[in-house]
This record gives sequence, C-alpha cells and structure tokens, in this order.
Amino acid sequence: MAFWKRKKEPEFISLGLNRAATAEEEAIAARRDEGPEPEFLEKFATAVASTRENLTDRIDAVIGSRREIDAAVLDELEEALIGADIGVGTAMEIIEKARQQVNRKQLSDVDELKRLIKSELREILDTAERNRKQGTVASETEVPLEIRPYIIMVVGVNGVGKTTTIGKLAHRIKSEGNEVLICAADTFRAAANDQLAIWAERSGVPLIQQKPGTDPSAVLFDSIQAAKARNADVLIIDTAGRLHTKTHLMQELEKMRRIASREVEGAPHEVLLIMDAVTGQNGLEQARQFTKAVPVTGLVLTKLDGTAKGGIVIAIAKELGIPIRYVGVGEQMNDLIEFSPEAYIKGLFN
Ligand SMILES: Nc1nc2c(ncn2[C@@H]2O[C@H](COP(=O)(O)OP(=O)(O)O)[C@@H](O)[C@H]2O)c(=O)[nH]1
Ligand SMILES: [Mg+2]
Repeated sequence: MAFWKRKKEPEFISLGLNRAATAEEEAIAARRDEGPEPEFLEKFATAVASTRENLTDRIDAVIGSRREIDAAVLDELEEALIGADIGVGTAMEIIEKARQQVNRKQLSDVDELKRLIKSELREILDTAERNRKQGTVASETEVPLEIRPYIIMVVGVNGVGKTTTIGKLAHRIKSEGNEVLICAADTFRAAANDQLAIWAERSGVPLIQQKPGTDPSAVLFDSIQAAKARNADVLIIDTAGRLHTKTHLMQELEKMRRIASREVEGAPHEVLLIMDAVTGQNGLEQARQFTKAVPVTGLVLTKLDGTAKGGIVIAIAKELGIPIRYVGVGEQMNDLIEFSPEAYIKGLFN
C-alpha cells in the first residue's frame, strides 16, 4: 500500500521500511494475496452506490420483466451505459457485441447479457492495466529507497479536490511509517495556503510555504532543501490549477518539473492528476489537456461518492491509458482508497 514506483524491499512491505517484515506485516501480505478485504469492498460499494442505481438498477429494470432480448432491450441498455458516462463509443461497442451474439443465437438469456456487460467492463480495466505493465504507457521505473525525498507532484484544475487529496495522501503515507512534507506551490491564491495548512495540521505533516505571489518554483526549491535537511521520505507538492491561462500554466509546471529533476534524481517520481468524477466527460477533456502539459503518471478520481456517473472510470481506462491510483470517496481524512478494478466491478454489480 505504498506509492507506486518506490522499490519495495522485501517485496510487499510498505515504503520506507528498510528492514525485515514483522509478523503483522507478513499477515497483511498473506491476506493481500487472497484479494480485497470485505471492509474495503464495502467501502468501494458505498462509493459507487449512486452509479450502481443509475446503471445496474436500470439494467435490471430494463431486462427485469422480459425473457427475450430484443432490439428495444439492447437500445435501452446502450442508453443506460451512456448515461453512466462510460463513453458513447464504448457503450456502442459493448451493445454491438451483444447484438451479434444474440443474432448468432449465442446469447438468449438476460442473465447472460448482464454477465456479458460485466465482463466487458472488467476486460477494459484489465486491458488498461496490462498495457501499462507492458510499458506501453508512462514509464514505471522503480525508485530506489536511497533516493529521497520521493517527490509527488499534484496537478489538476481548481475545485477538483487537489488540496483535499494531498491532505488525505499525506495522512496515509505518514501512517505507513514515512516522514512526509507538503509544499504549498499554489501561490496564486492566498486562500490556497490556509486550506492546505489546515490539512497539514490535521495529518500532522509540516508545510513549507511562502507568501502569495512567490514564484512556485522558488517554494518548490525551498521545500526540497527542507526535505533533504530532514531526510524526509516523501515530498508532496500542491500546484495551482488555473487552466484558463494554459500556456503559462504549462510553462510553470514544466519549470517546476525541471527544478525537481535537477535537485533529486528521477524527480518528480510521480505526477498525480486529480480528476473530479462529477465532471464526467468534461473532466476527461481537461485531463487530456493536462497530460499534454506534464508527464502524468497516475490519476486520482475524486468525488466518486457524489456522482451517478461513475462509469467515467471505464472511459478513463479506455481513452487515457493512465492508471487510476486512488479514488476519493468523501471529504474526510480516511476517504481515499486505492483503486481496484475488482472492487469497482463488484461494487457496481453486486
Ligand atoms: N464528496 C467528496 N468531496 C470531495 C472529495 N474530494 C474533495 N472534495 C470536496 O471538493 C471541494 C474542493 O476541494 P479542494 O481540495 O479545495 O480542490 P482544489 O481546488 O483542487 O484544491 C471541497 O469542498 C472538498 O471537500 C471527495 O472525494 N468526495
Ligand atoms: Mg487547492
């Protein structure tokens, strides 16, 4: 349960623990091999409850009373899939597949139809994961433990949940036994610092900040020095999210990236793009723009709890090719969970 590119030694141990596993950790590792824990599955299921109602309940309503799969059923299903934001193209592809199977008499039962949809959705998530592992997307080179701080840059438009996610992430990484530092490089808005300071205090993590209007790269430079001085394990950087001045934003992020890489080998080791699930297809377009500006290595999908269009997860897997690392499932400190295709699909269909 650590960050993704940090080399884990021994293999399953949380980041930063440069020692042999304790009995408790070994038990955790053993449990992990058995798949997601019930508690985790439940939390995931709660987060996608509205989407489940929107998608599966609608599917059930459409097929519930019928025995036979006809054109009208398939059309309504296509609409339900599109309504959940899985993407028009993807919805059409899945339904076309079903239609062909119906025509060839390979599919007749509505339960089979439901299973087909479920397995098609799962396949999209698994394919994205495989592509990533085969290195067809962003580099996943491991970061040795000696390199510190491990730098996580957080980007995304205003209001998507960057600051909140940084607070949750800092808490999480700290509770895994790491020393964490937060850098307030969103110097554009005065209020940004205050909000970040609240989260830093909540998670008990020091915040490096300067007065509003300071060059973000200068704050970044300072915070890297501070992290080195304390021998901190992880540095998380908040950035400004004003997309309307896109060229400037790109230059600023690029400059920060350059400084990080000059100061720490391989940094930033992770560039997390925060995306708001509520914004659906719009958010997807913003995400595309960000990926052009900075080499994004992972996504955090926030507010999954607040939308009935959680099918956006499928659209992201299909169209962005960037792994979803975490999902935000509420406004509290512990409302950040690791994304799991299995938990997602189970949450939607069970
Ligand atoms: N329900 C819910 N609300 C969230 C989540 N993440 C962030 N928020 C809320 O979204 C709003 C904007 O978050 P903020 O972190 O300030 O966004 P930023 O502008 O990107 O830094 C705040 O009211 C947060 O409480 C989430 O996962 N679920
Ligand atoms: Mg913010």
